[in-house]
Amino acid sequence: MALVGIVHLGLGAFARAHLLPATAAAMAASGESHWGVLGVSLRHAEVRDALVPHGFEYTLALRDADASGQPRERRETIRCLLGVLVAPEDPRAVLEAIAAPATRIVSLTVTEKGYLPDPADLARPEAPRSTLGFIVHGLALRRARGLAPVTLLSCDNLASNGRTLRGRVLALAAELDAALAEWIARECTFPNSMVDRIVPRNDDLAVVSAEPFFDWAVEDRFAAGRPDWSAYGARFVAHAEPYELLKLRMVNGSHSAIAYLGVMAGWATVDRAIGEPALRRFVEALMREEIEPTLAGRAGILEDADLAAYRARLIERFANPALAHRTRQIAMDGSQKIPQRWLATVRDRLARDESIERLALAVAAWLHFLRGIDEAGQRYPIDDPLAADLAALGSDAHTLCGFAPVFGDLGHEPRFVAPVARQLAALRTRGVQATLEALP
Ligand code: CS2
Repeated sequence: MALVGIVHLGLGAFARAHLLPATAAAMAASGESHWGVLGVSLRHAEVRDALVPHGFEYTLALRDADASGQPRERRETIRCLLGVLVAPEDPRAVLEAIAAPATRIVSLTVTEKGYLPDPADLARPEAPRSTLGFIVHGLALRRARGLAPVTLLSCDNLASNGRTLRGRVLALAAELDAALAEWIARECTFPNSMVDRIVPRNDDLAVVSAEPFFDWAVEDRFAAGRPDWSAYGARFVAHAEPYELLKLRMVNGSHSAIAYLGVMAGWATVDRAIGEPALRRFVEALMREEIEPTLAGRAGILEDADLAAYRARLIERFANPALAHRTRQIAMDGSQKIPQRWLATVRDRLARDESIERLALAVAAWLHFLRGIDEAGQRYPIDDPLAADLAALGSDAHTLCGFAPVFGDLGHEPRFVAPVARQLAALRTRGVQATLEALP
C-alpha cells in the first residue's frame, strides 16, 4: 500500500504529465512506497470527478510523429496518485494534508498567476483560497504540532521559481507570525527547478497527452528526502537557475511569440503556425540573433554549438503534429508570463546596447492581441488576471508600454518603446504575415 508523501497543489494536465509520471517511475524503480501523491485541485472538481471512477489511475499518452510523418503514441498508466482534494469544497482537508506527519514534499504547478498573494487569506486560517494562503496556514499547523519541516517545490515557469516562492511565502508568513516565518526560513527548503514538457490542455481528463520530450533540472535541497526522479530522466543539480533561464527564454519566449502572432493570423495551433515559413524564420532568428547571445557562456551550460542544437530540437518539438497545442491556450495570462519570457532578455540586450527588433515584434504582437479580435474579425476573450487594467489603457503604443506592472521602467526607455511602437503600427496596418516577411 502506497502512502502519501507528496501533496501536490494544482493538478492540471502539466503535473499529470510531469511530476506524477516521474514519481511513479521513481517509486517503481526504488520500491519505496512512501512517495504517493495526494493531488489538490485549487478551483474545480472536474479532475477529481473524472478520476474517481478509475481509482485515480489515468493514462499518459506521449504523442509525436515518426520520421515519415506517421503519428505514433506511447501509453503509460500512471498509478501514484492516491486521491484528489478539491480545495473550495474542503479547505480544512488541504491544510491537514500539508500538516500530516507523513508529508515530506509540497509541490506546486499552479501557473504564474498562482503565486499572486491574497492578503485576505491572513484572516482565513481555516479556509484560505490562494496557494500561498494554504501553504502558510498549513505550515503554521505543522509547526504548532511540532512536526518535521517539508520541502516546498515549485514546478512553474517562473524565474528562480523556488526563490520566488520562498520570498512570497515568507512575506505572507511574517505578516501572520514572525516566529513562523523564521521557522520556515530555517527549516523548510525551496529548491529551484526547471521543468520542460509540452502538455496541451485536453478535454478528456482521463487521458493526458504530451510530447515524449521530458526535462527536469531540480536543485537537490530537500528537507525530508525525495523520490529518485532520475528514474524518469530528471537531473539533480546544484543550481537550477541557469537551466531555468535557458528554458524560459528559449522555449517559453518562443512559445509566447508564436502564440500571439498565431492567434492574430488565425493559426490555431503551434504546429500550424511553425509550418508557416515566415513565422518559422522569425522564431529561428529570434532565438539565434536575440535570445542565444544573452545565454551563451553565461549559463555555463550550453556553448554556441549546443545552443544551435537546442534551437533545432525546439523547432522540431513545436512542429509536433500530434499535439494540437492551441495558440490561444499559450496566449493566456500574458501579463504574468511576459516579464520572465521576454523582458529579462530585452533588458540584457539593452544593457549591451544591442538591437531588440524581433523581441519588440513579440511584445507588439501581445499588445495587438489585447484588442480581442483577430485579423479575420473573430473575437476572443482576454484571459488574464490584469485584463481589466489592460483594457483600460486604450490603444496608444506609448501608453501601453507605460503599463508598469508588466514593463516596469522599460516604459521610459525609448530604445524599447520606439521599436515596439514601430512593430505595432506594422501589425495594425499590414498584418502578421507581411510584417514577418518585412523583417531582415
Ligand atoms: C507554454 C508552457 O502555456 C504556456 O505558456 O509556454 O506551458 C510550455 O508548453 C511548457 O512550459 C513547456 O515546458
